[in-house]
Amino acid sequence: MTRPTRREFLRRLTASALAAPVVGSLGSCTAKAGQGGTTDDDLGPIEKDLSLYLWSDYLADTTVPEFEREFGVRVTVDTYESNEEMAAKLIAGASGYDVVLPSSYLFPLFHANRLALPLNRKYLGNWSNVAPLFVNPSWDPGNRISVPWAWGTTGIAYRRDLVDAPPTSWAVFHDARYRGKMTMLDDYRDVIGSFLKFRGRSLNSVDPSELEQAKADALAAKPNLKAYLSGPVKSQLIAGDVVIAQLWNGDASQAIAEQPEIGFVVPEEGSMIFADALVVLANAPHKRAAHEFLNYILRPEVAAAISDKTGYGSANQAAVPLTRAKVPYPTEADLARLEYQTDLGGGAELWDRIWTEIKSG
Ligand code: SPD
Repeated sequence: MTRPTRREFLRRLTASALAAPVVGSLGSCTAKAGQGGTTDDDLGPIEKDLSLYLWSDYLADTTVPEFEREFGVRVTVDTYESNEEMAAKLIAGASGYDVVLPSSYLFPLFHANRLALPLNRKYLGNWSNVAPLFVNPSWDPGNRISVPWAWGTTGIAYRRDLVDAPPTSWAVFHDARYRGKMTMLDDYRDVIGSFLKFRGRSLNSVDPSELEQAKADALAAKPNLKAYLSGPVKSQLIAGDVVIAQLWNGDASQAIAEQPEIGFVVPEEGSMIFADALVVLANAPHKRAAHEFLNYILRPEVAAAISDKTGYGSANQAAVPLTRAKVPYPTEADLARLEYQTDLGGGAELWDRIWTEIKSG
């Protein structure tokens, strides 16, 4: 299978998003989606295998082994470092995966490309544990195709013992004092989005002049960066080879668990909040096992173990009292400083061009 280039992927994405209608009405139990069946199909006996394709570092050590033992299912886990990496693989025709974990802004793409199977609630008896904040969200009205997993923010992780003062602004990436010891995420939504925020803009802007400014800010930061690096930056922060890193809060917490001198801050200009949710693919070979896995994740003790290990806020309300960290749900004041990433629509090509120019500049 030939993988499309990123540009080709985005071109196809835009074209298909324009051509394909969004998957049917939300209350319906019988709407067809892609190659999937109906939401009230009997899924038959549980299969012997399950294939998960998830963000890296997003599971507790016990999550998969205990599911395998209890349900007699062999689970394989493949991981990705960005939404775009996962989506490109699916759109290029990857088959064999049952469950993926996109962020909310990817849902229009999932709808337009009919990638998701409408969920059969008959198999999701633990559904009532979901926190109200994640019931009927705008990205998946009626929670028709997804089970919310976790939420988090993008901010700045730093080594308290190796910087002069805690960073407070995205401007820190322009500070030449830390040249060669800083990283930003290898994620175009987070990098360009943070420089839009730096200038007081929406992190979903598709305004060409605002994006030109964000590009200029990103290019000004680039000589100071060691790399664009996502989850794998944790080991470099722990070792002290990187002292300032744009990072997601949960991954920062994982690093803090190993190196208490690491701090994490959400910059004063504001930042992104994200929600990631489990989706069963329309062409999943193991639909019943996939539903059983989603229902297992909805158990409070399973969700609590994931939140404790990964440092992300759980979307499972019943899990929160069981967690050690008790990551509180965002308040109104928090939300005023945070913004959800949303689908860029026709602006995706411009963002992609700018990201290519930043990376090659
Ligand atoms: N290690 C898990 C990271 C999860 C990040 N998800 C969302 C990123 C949105 N930009």
